[in-house]
Amino acid sequence: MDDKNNLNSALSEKAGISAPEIISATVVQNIQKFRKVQPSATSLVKGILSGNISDLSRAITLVESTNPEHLAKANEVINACLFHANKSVRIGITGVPGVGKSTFIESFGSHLTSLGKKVAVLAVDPSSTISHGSILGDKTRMEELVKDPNAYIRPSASGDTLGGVARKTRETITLCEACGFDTIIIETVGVGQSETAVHSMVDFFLLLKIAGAGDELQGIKRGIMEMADAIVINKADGDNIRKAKLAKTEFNRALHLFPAKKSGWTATTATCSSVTGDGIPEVWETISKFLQLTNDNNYFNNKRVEQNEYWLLETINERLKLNFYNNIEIQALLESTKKAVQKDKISPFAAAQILLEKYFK
Ligand SMILES: Nc1nc2c(ncn2[C@@H]2O[C@H](COP(=O)(O)OP(=O)(O)OP(=O)(O)O)[C@@H](O)[C@H]2O)c(=O)[nH]1
Ligand SMILES: [Mg+2]
Repeated sequence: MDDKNNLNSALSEKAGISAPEIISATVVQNIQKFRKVQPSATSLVKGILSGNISDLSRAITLVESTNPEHLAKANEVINACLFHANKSVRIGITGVPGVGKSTFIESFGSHLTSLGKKVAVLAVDPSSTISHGSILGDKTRMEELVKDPNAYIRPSASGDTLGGVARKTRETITLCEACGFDTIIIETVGVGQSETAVHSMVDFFLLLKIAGAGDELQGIKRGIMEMADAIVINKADGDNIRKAKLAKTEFNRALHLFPAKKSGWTATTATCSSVTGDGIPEVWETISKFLQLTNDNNYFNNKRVEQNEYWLLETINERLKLNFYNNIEIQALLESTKKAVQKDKISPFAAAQILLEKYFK
């Protein structure tokens, strides 16, 4: 049709601009095709087992997805990787915000890669789901490690619940191990329940502390100290060295009050500086001694078996809970039931019973 005749029609279109000839149509098509192709589970497994980091990252993204199709594929990949995992040491690191966990991991991780180890750094940080804050911070704190070809850093997965975040990290460990990483470091913030979750997925648990103003033992959750295989006082540099040594003595005294560990290992105390590197090699020496002892007395393997059982039950609990609260019928009933309980019209136990019966019907 002639453009001039058509000018007044509401349906008229202005002539578009055609793509410059320099852009080849085949290239465009190829790029579009490439974007759409998702690697199969088999090709991901093959890539991971041959140490391909892009495939590792892709598989972790599947683990972190909420899409049921992705999860099914993730499970397939994890199952295939499982047999190749387990030949590693998993180290948990906790401590209050600002104690220097990320800086410590940068220094400690670099020491490990200098010993020829392949290090994966993961995080369990439920708060990052909201703030996404620590991700950027960590990448800048771990400047050296980020560039190190023998290190892989993956920020905390996001999720609605700690259980969900922890499960994803736990599965990520398997993938990293299958990809050839022999030392897995898991950082977590020393607040809330995340330490317990991390403790149940690692072999060695390290509590990072800093020297305070003489009140070292205040404000420390007893449970966390009891879980620790080592307490390391960080920032032992400059004027702080003397205070750090004093804190070490105090923690040592406090640790003696705890009952003996099932592992046969006595928790140790040490000082280090993540900035100068003083005391960092010694932390690895301590962990090596722990590994020697727990391999000899078989605690290492027994604990991993126990942890597998724990994660089986934990995952079932998590899924059941999610399923229950996502159930539309339950959601509709829950609000009115809450009100009834608030007004003492029904006891919480009887109300729970009714909801559960409804759900399981
Ligand atoms: N002097 C000194 N400063 C340190 C040392 N380790 C860490 N810092 C400093 O302490 C601050 C906090 O360090 P981070 O490594 O971010 O601490 P973090 O525990 O990872 O903190 P969150 O991720 O917020 O929980 C930074 O300014 C570091 O430079 C150390 O050994 N000596
Ligand atoms: Mg940090």
